[in-house]
Amino acid sequence: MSNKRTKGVTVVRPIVYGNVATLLPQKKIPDSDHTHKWTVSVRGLNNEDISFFVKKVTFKLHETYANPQRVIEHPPFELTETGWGEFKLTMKLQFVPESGEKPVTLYHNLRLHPYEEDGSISTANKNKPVQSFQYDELVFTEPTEYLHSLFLQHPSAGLPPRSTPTNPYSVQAEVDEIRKIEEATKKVQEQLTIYKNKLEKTTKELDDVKGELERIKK
Ligand code: SLL
Repeated sequence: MSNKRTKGVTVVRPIVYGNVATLLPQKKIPDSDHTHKWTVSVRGLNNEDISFFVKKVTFKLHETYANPQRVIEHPPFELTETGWGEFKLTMKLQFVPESGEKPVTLYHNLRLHPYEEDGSISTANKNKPVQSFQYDELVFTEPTEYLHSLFLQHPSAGLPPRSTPTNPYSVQAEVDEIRKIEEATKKVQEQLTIYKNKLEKTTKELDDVKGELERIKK
């Protein structure tokens, strides 16, 4: 199998990444200010295997952690820790060396607290596990023949038509999301038109007053 690129071929692989977090029972860790236990992970959609093309994942934690670079070389590509605060972490995906692909870095805001819609921390739900996950797609443009044949040997089911309780990501969810964005864009456009008209009217009024003032001065 060669390192030649497959002209005109694009392979898309769905992934899901993010974290779960639970509140630690108080005094669980003596002499520690840690309040939460969390697990951050990168997986295939519906737990499809990604280890045939992902060689390792490096999670880079906040510098308050000892050895903040954590390398996970086997699936599941996940890391469990305890801590007291939220921070932005990076996950560097390195692909099997024969693939000739450069690493890909993903960003995730580690979430420990349940938030209300207005951004305040919800006290009512504070004992419930918190989840914060994101769907994304890795796109391989003109992969090597080697990588292409790996993908052919491990087909992905792709996005299912509809969401289920265990998998919120689907073609339907994508369509709904696009519609929401379109509706929001339309609303913003409408507001913009209203404000533009108001501005025009006020500018005209201002000009009238200025004209009046000039007349009185003369
Ligand atoms: C904050 N900007 O101030 C954030 C930083 C860092 C969280 C949060 C360390 C645990 C340990 C830990 O939880 N760091 O020391 O082992 O909220």
